[in-house]
Amino acid sequence: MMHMSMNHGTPVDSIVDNGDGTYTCTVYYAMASAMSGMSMGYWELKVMIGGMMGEAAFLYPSIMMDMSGDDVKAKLQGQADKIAGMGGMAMSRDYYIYNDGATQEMAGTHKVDLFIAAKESMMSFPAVSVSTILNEGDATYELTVSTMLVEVSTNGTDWVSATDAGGSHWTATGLTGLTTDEAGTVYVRLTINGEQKTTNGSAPADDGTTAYATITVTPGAMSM
Ligand SMILES: [Cu+2]
Repeated sequence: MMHMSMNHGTPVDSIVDNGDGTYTCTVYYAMASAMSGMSMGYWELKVMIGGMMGEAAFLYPSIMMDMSGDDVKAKLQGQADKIAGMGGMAMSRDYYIYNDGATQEMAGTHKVDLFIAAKESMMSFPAVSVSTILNEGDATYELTVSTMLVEVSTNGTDWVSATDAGGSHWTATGLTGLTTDEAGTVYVRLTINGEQKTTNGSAPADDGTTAYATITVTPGAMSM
């Protein structure tokens, strides 16, 4: 949870029990602790053992802004797909598409890795994949994800369907148009249950420009 003017949570990857008393979990931060030297608030990571009546440890990591020039994430919004907003008004559901890195492939093409989470409320941003139930039990806003299509492009015209790599991780392979060690633009479209998510929560614009998120990535060299 981030403590700030309005407290909020953030997406997390699935937690892996390493079997030796340690656990591994990636936190996909919604924001940095400080921006341009000004404190935005502070992050609290709570580790619990033995349930609610057990013990808890609190960590307060200071999260730096990403200075690489690449985008950490991009956002798309649902159209009819909504959640409860302020004062009970319906608002578009946000989907966060995190940049998990781009890498050169054997053939000289590139692959892009993404992690995708959805907003249920200010405190809940679960990872999303097929069979995820969002806002479970909420009579108005429950959404079962029965189909999910993630498409990636480097020119906004030619699209590659990303592969579900499990746990809300998606990989688009064979991308042309990116250069290793140079910043490039990747476009991402997201369609859930047949509804395309857009930059403004309205129906996609005729020219298609509101139908994709834009992420700046700098591909790394092929890993050996
Ligand atoms: Cu915050």
